[in-house]
Amino acid sequence: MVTLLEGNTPLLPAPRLAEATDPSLAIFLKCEGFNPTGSFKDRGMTMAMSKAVEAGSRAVICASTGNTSASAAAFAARAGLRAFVMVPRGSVALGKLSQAAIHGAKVLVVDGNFDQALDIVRRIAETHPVTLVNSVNPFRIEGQKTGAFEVVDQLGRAPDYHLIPVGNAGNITAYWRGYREYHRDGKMGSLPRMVGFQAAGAAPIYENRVIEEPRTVATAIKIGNPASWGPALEAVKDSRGWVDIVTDEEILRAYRMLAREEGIFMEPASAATVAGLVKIVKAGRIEPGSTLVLTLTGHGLKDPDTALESATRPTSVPASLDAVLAQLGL
Ligand code: AN7
Repeated sequence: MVTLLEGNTPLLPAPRLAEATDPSLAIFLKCEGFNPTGSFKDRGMTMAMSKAVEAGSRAVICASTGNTSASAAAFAARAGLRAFVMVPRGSVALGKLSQAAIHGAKVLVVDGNFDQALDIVRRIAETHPVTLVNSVNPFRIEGQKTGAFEVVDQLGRAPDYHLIPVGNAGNITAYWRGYREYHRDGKMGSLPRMVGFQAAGAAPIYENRVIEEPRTVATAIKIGNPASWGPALEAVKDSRGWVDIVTDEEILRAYRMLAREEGIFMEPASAATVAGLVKIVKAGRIEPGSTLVLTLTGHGLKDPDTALESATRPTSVPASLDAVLAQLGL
């Protein structure tokens, strides 16, 4: 097994978020940014990489908005495999790119978007001796479903609603599979309603059409033609959930709010889930007294540029006591 001891992430209560939305709600954050490479991708990557090694593979390949490439690069290093990653130019957060690079992956920055890059790597993997580790690799979903197992173990029950960002739609597919399997095995009495959130400028499932040029500040979910489109639709339909959208403005507001009021720094794609919570509670779509789990998919340190652009700029001061005191206003 190729592992970095991923998983077992905290399920953190979010009382301030409940206060700000509906105090009758019990809100929990599944903090996937605390995985070894800083995102939920590690759950699937341990499986995909272990199976690649088992099959005698020597190299892996993926297209990525950043987190998959960071995780693939780290697990490939751990396994002693080569990693080739393709990322869209200008749309990958700095932290993710630096991870792929330092772990020794061959990083190709493509003049195009994620969907085009995924198409290219799929074709390469069909004809060349290299294992595709995007979530079209079924072992990825098998690993990622453990997120749902953990939520139920930690809560002692299933939540009433599970809120999750949707990009390539692998994770919502994986959580729903995990919940169904745990339910079938008698580990929980009820199933949650799955609610997925896309960025308004990158909402193919919500709009029911391929988005040729997706746009959003949440670069992780800047995807116009998700690979797991069908299974994601099944997840929301079977669970009596739905797919919704949030604007970049709503995403950034939620991003700052969670950092300042709950002490949790997550990346913008994860904040889409919090923005979505605010939206659907306000719209009266959540039954009062419900228990909700929100998957926070990636750590805020992945994207330091967006953090600095979204917060008050640091202030420069001379190294003098008076100058510092003048700034503090104590
Ligand atoms: C932080 O890394 O698609 O719907 O190539 O990094 O399962 O795709 C990342 C996706 C949410 C969406 N939050 O999950 C990639 C990639 C974060 C992410 C998603 C991603 P999926």
